[in-house]
Amino acid sequence: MNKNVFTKILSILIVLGMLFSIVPMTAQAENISPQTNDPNAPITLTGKVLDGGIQGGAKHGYPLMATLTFTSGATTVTAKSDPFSGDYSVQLDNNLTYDVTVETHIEGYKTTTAQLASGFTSPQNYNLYVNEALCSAPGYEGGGGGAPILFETFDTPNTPIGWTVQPYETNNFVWKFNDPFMRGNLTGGDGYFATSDSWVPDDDSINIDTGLRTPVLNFTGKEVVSLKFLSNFKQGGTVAATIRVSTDGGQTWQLAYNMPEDNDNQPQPMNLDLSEFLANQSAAVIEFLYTGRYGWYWQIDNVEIPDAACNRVNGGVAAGYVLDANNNNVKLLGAKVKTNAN
Ligand SMILES: [Ca+2]
Repeated sequence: MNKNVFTKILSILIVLGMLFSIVPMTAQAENISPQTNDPNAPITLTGKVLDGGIQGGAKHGYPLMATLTFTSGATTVTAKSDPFSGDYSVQLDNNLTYDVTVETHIEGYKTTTAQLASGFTSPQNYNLYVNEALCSAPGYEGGGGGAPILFETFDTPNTPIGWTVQPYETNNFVWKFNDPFMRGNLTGGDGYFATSDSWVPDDDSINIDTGLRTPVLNFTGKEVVSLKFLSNFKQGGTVAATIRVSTDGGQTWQLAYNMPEDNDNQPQPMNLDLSEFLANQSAAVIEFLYTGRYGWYWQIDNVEIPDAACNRVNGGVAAGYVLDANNNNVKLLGAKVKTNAN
């Protein structure tokens, strides 16, 4: 087929597809379940969803595309905000009180929750704040070039200085650093790594219970604490891999995170926000705890606690259209736009 003819047919197909499938980019509301309350007294609630940046700190303040969910009893109503203006519009009954959640699929933002008490008026604006510990939202960067608080690459086949291995069972199945089963580094990291391996041939009677502890860490003055590491947790048997934290130098512990299993054997880069446990704690310890019987292994490498100051930087979230190159009046849906950042 002649290329020009093909291009024209393709354009016509796209136009026809657009005619049947296009949805307005303006805000829309959708009733998930019918409202059962006074249908004669609804109000049109409008407002904007905006970038709130670092809560109590710097922000860009630009509009954000987000999903707003209003729940009152069994009634749930949703709306989407416009990516260009942040505007949303939704029909609600202001005799009711609604729980509101506002979330965006844009990387690095926390979900905002609020309550809309009965008698509310329009407009209502909502801010979305960046997760400071992750500091991965467009337009924000963490670290500020400062050295990480902790960075461990397990480059020797021995316990790193300041770290400790806890044998909670009286057997030799504890954290090792010399790749005892010669599996190689499956974390995505290089060289040696830390591993606890429960592969015990034909013997499911051996209980494994071992912790790998960081040095005691001082987070005084740190409002946010995040833990990054490379991981490969192949789960089997009764084995569990968890992150525990202590705020008294290792005397008492609480569970912070359960590792998801990774039986596809793919490296799992982890980035956990531990601020709720460890912010401003002066005697913090983090433990990688491996327990259970007759499973596979957990490998970790490149354990990092960045100096997580999160700052506003140039750049940020952008919105625009992708147009048909043959007809600039045609906007294309579902196109993927990539930048150097994402
Ligand atoms: Ca390594």
